[in-house]
Amino acid sequence: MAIGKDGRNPKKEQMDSHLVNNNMTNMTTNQGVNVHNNNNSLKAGKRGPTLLEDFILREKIFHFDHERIPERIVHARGSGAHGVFQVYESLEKYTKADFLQDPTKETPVFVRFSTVAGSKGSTDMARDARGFAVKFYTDEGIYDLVGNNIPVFFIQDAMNFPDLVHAVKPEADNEMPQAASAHDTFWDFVSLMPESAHMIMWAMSDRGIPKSLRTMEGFGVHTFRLINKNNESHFVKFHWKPTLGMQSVAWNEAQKISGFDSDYHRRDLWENIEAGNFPEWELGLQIFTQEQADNFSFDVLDPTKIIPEELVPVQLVGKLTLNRNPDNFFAETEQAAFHPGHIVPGIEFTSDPLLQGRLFSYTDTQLSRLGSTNFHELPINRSTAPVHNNQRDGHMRHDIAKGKANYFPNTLGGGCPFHAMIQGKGFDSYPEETTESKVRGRSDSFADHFTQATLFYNSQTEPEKEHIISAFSFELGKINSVEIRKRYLGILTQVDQDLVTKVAKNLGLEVPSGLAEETLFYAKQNHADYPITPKKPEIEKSEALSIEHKKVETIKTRKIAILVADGTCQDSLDKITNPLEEGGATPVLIAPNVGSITTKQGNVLPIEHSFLTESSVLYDAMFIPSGEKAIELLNQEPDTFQFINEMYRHCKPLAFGIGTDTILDRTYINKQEKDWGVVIESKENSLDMFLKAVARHRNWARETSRKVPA
Ligand code: HDD
Repeated sequence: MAIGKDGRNPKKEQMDSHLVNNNMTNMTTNQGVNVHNNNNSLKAGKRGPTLLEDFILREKIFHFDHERIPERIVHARGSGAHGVFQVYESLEKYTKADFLQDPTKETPVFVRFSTVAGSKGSTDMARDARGFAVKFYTDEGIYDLVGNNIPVFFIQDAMNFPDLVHAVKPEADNEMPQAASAHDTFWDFVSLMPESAHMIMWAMSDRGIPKSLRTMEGFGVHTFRLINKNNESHFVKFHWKPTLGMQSVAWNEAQKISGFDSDYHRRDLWENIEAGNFPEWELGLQIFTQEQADNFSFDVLDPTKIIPEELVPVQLVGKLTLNRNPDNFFAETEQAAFHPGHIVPGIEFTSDPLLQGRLFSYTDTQLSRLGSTNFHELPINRSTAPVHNNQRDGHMRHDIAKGKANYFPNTLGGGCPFHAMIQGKGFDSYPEETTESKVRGRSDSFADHFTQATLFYNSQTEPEKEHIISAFSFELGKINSVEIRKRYLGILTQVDQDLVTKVAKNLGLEVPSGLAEETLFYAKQNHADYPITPKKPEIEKSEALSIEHKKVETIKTRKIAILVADGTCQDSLDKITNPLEEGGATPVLIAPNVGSITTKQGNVLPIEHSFLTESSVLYDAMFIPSGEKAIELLNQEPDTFQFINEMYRHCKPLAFGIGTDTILDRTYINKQEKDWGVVIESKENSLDMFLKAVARHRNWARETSRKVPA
């Protein structure tokens, strides 16, 4: 059933059987009746009233009126793609999950990425966590790994989820702001919920503004269990590591991208898959025992905690490749229904109270979204493993169940469908012991809210720390209530002294002495002795938490703007664009207007992009080739300087061909300053320097050494 050696993909075949192709067909009604005039309604005379009997008009308008379904209550804005997953070596030592056994087997997958807070049409570039939901169509049924690009969560118990979401969504009275956490209700809530401090650090870091969906990590967040054939359990944390490494953008850039292309992430994913640059992630596992878990300074059931990679290394066990765009956004991406409760034998839950609450929420929400308990029959959600049971009927049932016996046990249906256990197969829950009394409360092992927030901050490079300080200053600066600002500074006093001092300064406030009374009041409702003395952490710093430390230097799939005009020198252009293309980057010509340019050598080059349609924020680097006339023309364009200065401000690589000094001298760039990201063509090795700079990408030092307006 998984993708065979013959290349057959059972999920694709299943979906293809639902494809509708209108090529060379007549138009019909939904009842299959041919329509000969789709422009005019049926009237009593050409200027007379429309007739109610016009079933063609009625059907068309009726269907249109109901085209929309409710958007997801969270993660409404999303983009999806099909692909495959393949394990490197059998994981039978840890799990009996069939799709993790055979390295020659490819399992079809569908992945949906999302922002959390914004509506369906909101910008991709909001500061937010990103959803990373993977549906594996395994031979043993559907397995969904419904994670985020941040390995921890805001809250510890599902009981708080509706409150968290109400607080972060646009405010209740005026429905503002859209897709943004920088408003009073969000910071009011998190300032009273110190357990959110760790996740807030991640969200305020560069992880909250990924460059693309292809360059972010993914995490299953909770601790899960792997169960092997002997019914032995190991704990596991799931990771997705992008093979291109992590990349993010600058906040000023993110805000501008939202204006220039609010579909920035969606477009990037789509275009790269169309171009054959298939996004890839390696599946990483942190596998550990009960004994290890018992000895950590934190509780592995607490979803606000990571397990530092220094304590349990991440083993890379397989690869996910996205290689096909959906045929239809609504049918596939919008109707995809994920659920952390969709598991297969060999993978199980733990008692993480956030996970336990999720197990109810996801099937339930599909009812209001997709309208029927039969959502599993939609092509994108259908299992490729056969489905047989006595669940019947309901809205929009597609399957036609044969026979009389729709109950179990039965003899009239020959006892079918059988219990899979009789055949030694089937899902059997791991017999975890539960002996404690019922209690509506929280374990004190969940009460250390700040040690890992501090660990995260300590693990960042200096520029990354500066970005966090700016993000807090922006978000808290946008809210109206000074009380809430002060209360949040109280939380930051527990994370890092330098951080709180700098944020307080930016807000024009004093650093408070500690947590605010209101914060303590609510925290004490969960932990009477709050704040507790935390256990000594195992480590003070973890390089894996910093994007800069873990970045992969590559020019693959980078987009380079080449500023050209009539008279651009073809040789100078080719000298840069050819090696860029050979390295897997995409050079894009941008001129004062679209149409074409004629190079110095007389070649006519088509131009699809102009300063009017493009912006520097949509590119990773830029180059201006030589050519006297072109330089003169570009010098007359104010947008040339906006483009260069903005590129420079966002710390990206810039290269200048011979003779471009008249342009360079009018920018904020100082030619005398040492900057590996500014390459002026003069030396033999200029090309190599530029390629290297594109691979290294951001020279964040500019943010402190040479601040420029743009
Ligand atoms: Fe959730 C959607 C990830 C906590 C309730 N969640 C949703 C999606 C992702 C996550 C990626 C989008 C799936 C898609 O693309 O369709 N959610 C998480 C993670 C969490 C988390 C990583 C914490 C570790 N979620 C969480 C809690 C609850 C929910 C605690 C409720 C108790 N989540 C939902 C939901 C959604 C959802 C309301 C909205 C749409 C959907 O389920 O299908 O049920």
